Amino acid sequence: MTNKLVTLDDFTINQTRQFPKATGQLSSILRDISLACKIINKQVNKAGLVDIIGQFGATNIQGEEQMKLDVYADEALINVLKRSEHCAGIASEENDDFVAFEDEFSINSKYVVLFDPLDGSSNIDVNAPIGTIFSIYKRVSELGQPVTAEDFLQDGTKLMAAGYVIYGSSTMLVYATRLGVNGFTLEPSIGEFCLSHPDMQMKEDGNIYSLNQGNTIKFEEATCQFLQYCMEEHKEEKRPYSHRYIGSMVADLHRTLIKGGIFLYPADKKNKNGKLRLQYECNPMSFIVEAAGGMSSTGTQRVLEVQPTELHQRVPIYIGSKNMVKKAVSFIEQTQQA
Ligand code: FBP
Repeated sequence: MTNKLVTLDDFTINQTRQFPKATGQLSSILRDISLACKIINKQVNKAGLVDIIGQFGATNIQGEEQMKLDVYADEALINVLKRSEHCAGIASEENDDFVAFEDEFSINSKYVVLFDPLDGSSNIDVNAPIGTIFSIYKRVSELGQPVTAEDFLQDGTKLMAAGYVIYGSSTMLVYATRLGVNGFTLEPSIGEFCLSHPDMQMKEDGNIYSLNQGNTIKFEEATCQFLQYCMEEHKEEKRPYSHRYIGSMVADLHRTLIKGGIFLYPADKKNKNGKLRLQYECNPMSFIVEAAGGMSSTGTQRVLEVQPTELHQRVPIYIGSKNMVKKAVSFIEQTQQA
């Protein structure tokens, strides 16, 4: 009895049928993003053999050294989405400003796409899991006109869909809409993402905490207290928790989504807004985790309700199993009341 493979196309076409008014534009953008990620995956898999490892020799608007794979992934996504006819424009973590597509088809399409083309850049050269993060908004500017900054500065509650691709031991695409979160594994022999993790749900509790503990000296009091809480003995509550940190947000969140736990990149004495980008990393990941029943906070508010003011702004993030995030936030509330 062959177990029928459900491809990403089958799945999205099926979902579209649940909405009589749906035009299929959203599914086709997802199809295009998955194509671009297959192109990126091909280079990632043979990174040691082709000239794709190391620095590109330029810095991005965040002041970070761009890696060759950052630039390759960025161009792959832009080229595929430019040809997609259903995408009116993009904003990328690697580009200073958004890009409006002004050909006759794109200028009339309803959606814009934001992406972190290659997340976990510090792990590229050491063969550790890296990823691509994407999110899709319905534009607010007028169809038939070039997109504007407003289309890319919408808060996360307006997201239509978000997802990531992890280039790890296998290559997976995890995709969320308001209907839920589903995971697809790339079947290399047919070159298709196939449904492998249907209807992903997050545990309310976990026993893994994940942050760069090397920053402890810079942490605020509340973070230090939560860290102490995670590391102290408490049999009933299965503490101390285990510490896991891969250093690629996609990989650390993928583990958190599947096993439960909490990932945090808090504000600290040096970086008042933490490190991770609201529009390219925190909003898409928060949309996915919330759709799977988890929680995501800046420490003082729901990440998805933060009103973006700049394309590349950063926010602190506490994300994962609901009860663990609530616990971390409670330490912040206590220190603020003290
Ligand atoms: P980019 O690689 O896209 O710049 O992402 C930032 C990131 O690499 C995240 O993936 C990861 O969670 C974090 O930075 C690691 O930061 P640090 O090295 O300070 O722990």
